[in-house]
Amino acid sequence: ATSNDIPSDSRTVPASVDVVVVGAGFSGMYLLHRLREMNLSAVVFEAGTDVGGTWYWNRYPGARVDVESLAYSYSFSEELEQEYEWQERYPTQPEILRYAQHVADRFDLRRDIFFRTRVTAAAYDDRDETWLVRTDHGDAVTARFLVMATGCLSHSKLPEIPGLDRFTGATYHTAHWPHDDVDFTGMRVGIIGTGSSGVQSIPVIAAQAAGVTVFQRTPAYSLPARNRRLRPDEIADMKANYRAFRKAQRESGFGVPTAPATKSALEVSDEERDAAFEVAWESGSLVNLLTAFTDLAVDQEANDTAKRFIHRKIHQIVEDPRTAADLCPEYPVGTKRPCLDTDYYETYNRENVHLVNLRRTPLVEVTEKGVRTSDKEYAFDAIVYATGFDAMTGALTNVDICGRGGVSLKETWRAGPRTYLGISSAGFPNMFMITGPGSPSVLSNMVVSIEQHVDWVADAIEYLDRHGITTIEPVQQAQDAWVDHVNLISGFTLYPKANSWYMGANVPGKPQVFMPYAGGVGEYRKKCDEVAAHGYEGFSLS
Ligand code: N01
Repeated sequence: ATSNDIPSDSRTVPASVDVVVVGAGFSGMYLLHRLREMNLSAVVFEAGTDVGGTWYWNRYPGARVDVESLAYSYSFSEELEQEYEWQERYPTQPEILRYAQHVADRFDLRRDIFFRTRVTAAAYDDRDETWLVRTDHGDAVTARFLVMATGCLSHSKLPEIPGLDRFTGATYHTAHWPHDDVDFTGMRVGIIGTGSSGVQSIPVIAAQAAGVTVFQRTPAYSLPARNRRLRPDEIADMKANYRAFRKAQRESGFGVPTAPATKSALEVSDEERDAAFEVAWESGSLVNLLTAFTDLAVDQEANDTAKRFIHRKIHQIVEDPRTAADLCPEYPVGTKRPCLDTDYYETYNRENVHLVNLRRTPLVEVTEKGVRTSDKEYAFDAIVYATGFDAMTGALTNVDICGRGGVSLKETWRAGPRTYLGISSAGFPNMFMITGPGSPSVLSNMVVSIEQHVDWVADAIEYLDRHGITTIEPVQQAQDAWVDHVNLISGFTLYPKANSWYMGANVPGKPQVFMPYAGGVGEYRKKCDEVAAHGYEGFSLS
């Protein structure tokens, strides 16, 4: 039985625990497992009806991961690694959700997870040195530690235009897709947004619907995923070599082992450069493209060579030259999250698919019938919003979190998030974030970064308990220095040149700062380990 079967009024939430964990995605699940191993009491609150986080919510057609399954999986249990059978190179959302459910069953996680429960507020009591956590069920739990395992891409956003509730047809957001299959057969569908969710869902919806109109504000760079079923021999190889592979993942830049580039894109001939990009394009791996040369992330001229290569590919695939031109992005490759697709550009050759370039004719409003741009009204039976998230901070600042002296996290971060190591924030003692802003998080294979943070946080709690220490909180100067360091590193890159969700630029009014740490997961892990080895340097312990 899962907790879903238990009526919500019969549940017994403990009044007090060692740790409250918010979210039962990959982070919250593994953290609960670690805390239990340490004999600590913990509860997890989860808004969904089951585990899985991102893979629970994002059920849109075509949803897949863009990191290979054998790498996008937990490493904490060798038995789990050996027994689990992945089917595809880039598994579908249902396959990844099944994996999360398998982990929940195997480690008996559900008995400490309260589903259908959203944490609304958390307040730190200076005197008792505890957090009081409140939920939308009226629960009030005190805890020594609060861990926000709320995910980087979990607070979704809609387009900021009037009339959203006026439309009389069906509406969907990719991040809140219904649990039952949606059948678009015979329908005219409008899809707003061309990030990873749009790029993955557009070809699948277009194959079913009578007509699809795609509303694009910014085009995406997308590579063909070259997805396929995994071969038994490659699975066996990985299982035989998992320990070495996991070590290489942890020491890598993106949480995915790659041979480091040795040459600048500008020092080779056009033929050699194109051949290298072609290998990356054929490989179906984003990391292979981004690491094909040493300077793609830092040098505009070098990056332009990758841009021209992808533009050429788009023009080769898409038959209508004007549509092809509209699909070509201008910002540097990699500075917004690139996509992995199956037949994305090819889909624009279908007769039932039409691209609207919102740069020419911006969205004005949603009407009863459909969508109006500055140019005309489009009538639809269904609208799909693939409009993304208030990324990295949205899930944190939308909980009413008050730290020392009743100071609110939202207020404290008004000019942008400030953290020490992306793990905790000054003024919020005994509160940790898993893959928070200021850590590599979204620039990496999330599972690698999640495990690293969960282990670091669990080890920190163990250290405090062993030494009779009751509070841990970043020292202001250490946090300021870390924020400066994160900014310094992103300043060396081209990242700040794009209006991306990494920068907060997709949410009107959100302060624009590059939020993740761009120095790579290997370097970052070393820094975190050093901090711990030096008695949690930069934290005040009391
Ligand atoms: O969201 P997005 P997503 N009017 O923000 C447009 C991960 N992910 O859900 O770019 C008109 O990328 C917006 O336009 P613009 C991955 O990290 C991974 O697609 O802001 N348009 C953009 O085109 C990814 O990056 C996988 O100008 C508006 C789109 O909507 C992240 O999640 C799959 C608008 C939103 O794109 C988010 O992806 C899915 C407006 N008012 C997601 N507001 C894989 O693993 C927004 N848009 C493969």
